[in-house]
Amino acid sequence: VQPKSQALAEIFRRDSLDFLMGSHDALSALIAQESGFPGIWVSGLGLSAVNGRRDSNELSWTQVMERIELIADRISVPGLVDLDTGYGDFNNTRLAVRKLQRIGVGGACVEDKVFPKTNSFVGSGHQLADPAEFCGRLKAAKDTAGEDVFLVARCEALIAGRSMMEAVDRCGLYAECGADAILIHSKKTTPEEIVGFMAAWDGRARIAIVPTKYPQVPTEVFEQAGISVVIWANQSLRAAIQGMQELCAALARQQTMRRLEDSVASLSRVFELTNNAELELARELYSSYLPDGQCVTQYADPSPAAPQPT
Ligand code: SPV
Ligand code: MG
Repeated sequence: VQPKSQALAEIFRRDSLDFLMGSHDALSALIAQESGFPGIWVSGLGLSAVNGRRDSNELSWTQVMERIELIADRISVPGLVDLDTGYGDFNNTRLAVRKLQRIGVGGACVEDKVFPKTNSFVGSGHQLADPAEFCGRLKAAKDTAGEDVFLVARCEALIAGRSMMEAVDRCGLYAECGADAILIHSKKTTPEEIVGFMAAWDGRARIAIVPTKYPQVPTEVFEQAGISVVIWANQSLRAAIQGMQELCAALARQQTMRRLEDSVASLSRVFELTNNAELELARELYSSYLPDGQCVTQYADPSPAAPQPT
C-alpha cells in the first residue's frame, strides 16, 4: 500500500484542483471518504468543538492525538492534520510530528502563530510568530519525519492584517525550509486577497486555501488562480450541528418520533458505517477455531464447587 503521506503529496501535485473534506471524528471522516473525497482535513476547530471546547488549545496534546489515531485507524485515504502552531516551539512541533509519523495519518499543517492559538476568525490583532522561529519549527518537523509526513506551512499574515508582500515573503521562506505545500488563509468575504496572493506567488510550492469566509466564490476562480487544494474545513461540523439542533427542537416539541423517524439516519446505517458486517465474518472465522485435524480432549473439571452464599 502507498504511504498516506505520498497519497497526500500526489493530491497536491496533480494539475487539477482537489478537495479535502473536513472531519472532526472518525464518523465524519468515514462519511467524507465514502463521498469520494481523496483525503480529509482533521480540523482543530472541529476536534475542539465536538468536545465542547474552544479552538484555543484547550484539548491536551494526548487528547488530540488519541482522536487523530481513532480517525486514522478507520480511513484509507490520507488525512492532513491541523496541528495548530505545533503546540509550542520547535521541540513541541517535532514531537507532535513524530507522533503523526507513527500514527501514519499522512500530513501535518503547522501555522505561523504562537501557542496557545486563536481561531483565525475570532477577534483581531493575532500575534504572528517570528519568521525565523517558525522556520525552526518547520525545519525540526521536516528533519524528524522526512517524507513520512507531508508538511504544510500555514501562513496567517493576511489574517493578522499584514501586507501581501509580507505574506508572499513568509511563504517563500517556509517553502525554502522544507514545507511541502503552503496554506494561505484569508478571512475576506471576496476572493481578491487570495487571487492577489496567487498573482504574486512564484509557484515555489503548491497552495491550499480554506474558503470558509468566501463560500460564494465559484470554484473556477480558484482553479484559474492556480490553487491546488481547497479545504472544506468545517462544513461537516456545521451540518452536524444544524441536523442535531433541528431534530432536538422538533422532538422536544413533538414528544414522538412518528413524523421524525424518516428525517434521521437508520440504525442500520450506523452499523454500516461502523462496519458491523466485518465483525460477523470475523466471528465465524475466529470465535471458535482449531487447526485441521486437531481436536480438543475433554477433561473433567477439577475446580471445587463454588461456595454458596449463606
Ligand atoms: C480548522 O478547521 O481548525 C482550521 C480552519 O484551522 S479555520 O477554522 O477555517 O481556520
Ligand atoms: Mg484550526
